[in-house]
Amino acid sequence: MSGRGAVRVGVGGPVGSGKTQLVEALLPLIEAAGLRTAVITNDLVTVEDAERVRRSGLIDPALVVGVETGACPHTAIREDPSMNQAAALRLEEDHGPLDLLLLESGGDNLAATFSPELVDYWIYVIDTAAGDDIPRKGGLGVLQADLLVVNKIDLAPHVGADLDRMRADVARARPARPSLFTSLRGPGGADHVFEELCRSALFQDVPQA
Ligand SMILES: Nc1nc2c(ncn2[C@@H]2O[C@H](COP(=O)(O)OP(=O)(O)O)[C@@H](O)[C@H]2O)c(=O)[nH]1
Ligand SMILES: [Mg+2]
Repeated sequence: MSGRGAVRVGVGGPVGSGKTQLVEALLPLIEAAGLRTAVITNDLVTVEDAERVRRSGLIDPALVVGVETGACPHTAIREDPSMNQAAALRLEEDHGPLDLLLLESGGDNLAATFSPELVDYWIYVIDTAAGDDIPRKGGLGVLQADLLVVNKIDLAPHVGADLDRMRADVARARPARPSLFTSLRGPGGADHVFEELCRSALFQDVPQA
């Protein structure tokens, strides 16, 4: 997929797992690294996530686009990604050159995947509060994403999630693929995700701040 500009990174996962939080936590790291990025969000019938990111002050609001996907956000990122592709092209034409494009999927079930036509790399975000049996149950995101993020580890003790068991289940489900356990609301919560992104998707060393 080289030669078409920005590296496209998909961020998928169930509603509430921390996808927008991850995008917001990555933006300052991307900027500090001197990289230019834009954000596309996929909501059902609103552009709420896009508005949230625009208002965050973390990125030029013109570089954030919300795609209204109707009832099926996973269709828009998997079977018919044309709306997202058009949004990506428009962003690159109007604001390019960009190094990176972050595409957040809307509320998805555990089987949602990104089309390889749409993204170069995809991150799947789950969280401890949604149940510590999710990694064991598998699902395409858990099994196939380029990077699995298990978020909200700060909540694990409060919701009775067994992190050791989750780590063991993740290792079993993804023997050859990376995974990271995060607390994205805390300081530095996305540092390791950014490092992995640089290594795997951007093919460059992590710039030292
Ligand atoms: N305690 C805790 N809350 C988090 C964490 N990450 C996200 N949240 C909260 O979880 C909620 C859902 O996050 P959001 O990013 O909107 O989820 P999305 O639907 O996947 O985009 C928000 O209230 C976040 O502040 C975390 O690591 N720890
Ligand atoms: Mg969101």
